[in-house]
Amino acid sequence: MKFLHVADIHLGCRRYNLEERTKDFFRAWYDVITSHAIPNKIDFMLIAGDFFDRRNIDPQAMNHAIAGLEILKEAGIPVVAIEGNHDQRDAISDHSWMRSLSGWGFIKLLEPTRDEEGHLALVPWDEEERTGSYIDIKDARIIGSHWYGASATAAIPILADALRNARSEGRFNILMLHTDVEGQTNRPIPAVPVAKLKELKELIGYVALGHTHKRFDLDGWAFNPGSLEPTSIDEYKEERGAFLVEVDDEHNIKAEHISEYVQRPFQRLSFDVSGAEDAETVYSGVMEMIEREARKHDANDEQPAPIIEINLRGQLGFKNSLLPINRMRDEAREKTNALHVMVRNQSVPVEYAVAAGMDAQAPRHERERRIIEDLIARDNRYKHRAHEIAELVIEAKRQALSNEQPDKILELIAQKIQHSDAKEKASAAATGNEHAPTAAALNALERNALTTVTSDQ
Ligand SMILES: [Mn+2]
Repeated sequence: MKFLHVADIHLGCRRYNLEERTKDFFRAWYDVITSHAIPNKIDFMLIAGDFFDRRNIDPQAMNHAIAGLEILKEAGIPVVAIEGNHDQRDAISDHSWMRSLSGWGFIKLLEPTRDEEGHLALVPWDEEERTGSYIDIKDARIIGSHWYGASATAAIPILADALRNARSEGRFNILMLHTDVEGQTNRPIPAVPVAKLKELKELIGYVALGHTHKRFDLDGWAFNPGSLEPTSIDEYKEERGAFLVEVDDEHNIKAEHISEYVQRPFQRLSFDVSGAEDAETVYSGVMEMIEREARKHDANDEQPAPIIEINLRGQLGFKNSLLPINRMRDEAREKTNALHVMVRNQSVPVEYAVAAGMDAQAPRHERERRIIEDLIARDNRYKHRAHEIAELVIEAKRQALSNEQPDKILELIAQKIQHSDAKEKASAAATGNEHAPTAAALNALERNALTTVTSDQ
């Protein structure tokens, strides 16, 4: 007996506002069917939850589902599924797309039910009604369960009781379960402890898990194949795919993990902005990194074009609005032919203490000068002449307060800046620094400083 176990196909998943990305989920699903399910002549296929990315799918997602299911149907391969947390039926409705697919004969959706006293009950599949909780195919009895969320741990003993009646002594019992398992999740959520899950070991021969988007197995008994595609870039490094499982007459399991199908390549690059003088330095640094490390896509390549994420990390010594995020993204895309490039600024502004260590008894004018100077020094572009510019700001403020003509104040600022600029240029030429700030940029800085000082009067 041979079957293919998949989970978390997430058809209809939308990311980055990219049509191509939504199609990736379809391509993976379709390729797993045509490259593995059909050639391996499997007896049935298991989908352990999250076939769809959401309960209310769009028509395209349904087309994607049917395109694959039709091939399986024509090949006479039954598809057995359970709901996951993403495509779970609405509590107030009896209808769901998963139930419709089951009703139309494309899948067999296994659902536990309740007896007259309200207890969990597992009932056999009714081919006429196209409902039921377990089904026999070949040598297997396949039993479905619900998504129990945070109450999964409490649900296990109840499920175990129901399984005692529903399981078949002579058959190979398979339980389909969509759940988090302790030790396999990075999120701080309640998950089923491994020991708790193992209480089912005497009852079940193979647990077909779903939910966690990475491959793992417990003792060669409970298997989680991982999502076919990552639904978030945080999952891109995880191993994922499908399990091709063979069970012999003695009920020995041989599970082979399959990941050879079309998958979108991802790459995550990181650039440290700490110590960068200005936006241009960051820009050229990022571009050098792209040249050196980024995965470049060739149009003749059989592999799909990658999605690249560039993370800016470290401490930023200037305003983050100066970072040319869009320019870096567009250039990186051009250089690599990536499907998509994301630039995320995760750097933090450098924290300079203002007037740190200043004597609290210092006179007001001294404290004022120190504060202005420290604020100016936060900006890498001006920190070498913070003292000089602070003087200018204070003088401009003094003139403003004594009702000097605005033109005169501007004249003073222009004069001082020209003087200061000329000095800066001369020293830049001497040191080879080509990124001397412009008079216009300085002007803007002074205007800001002036507002800061005068507004709290
Ligand atoms: Mn999922």
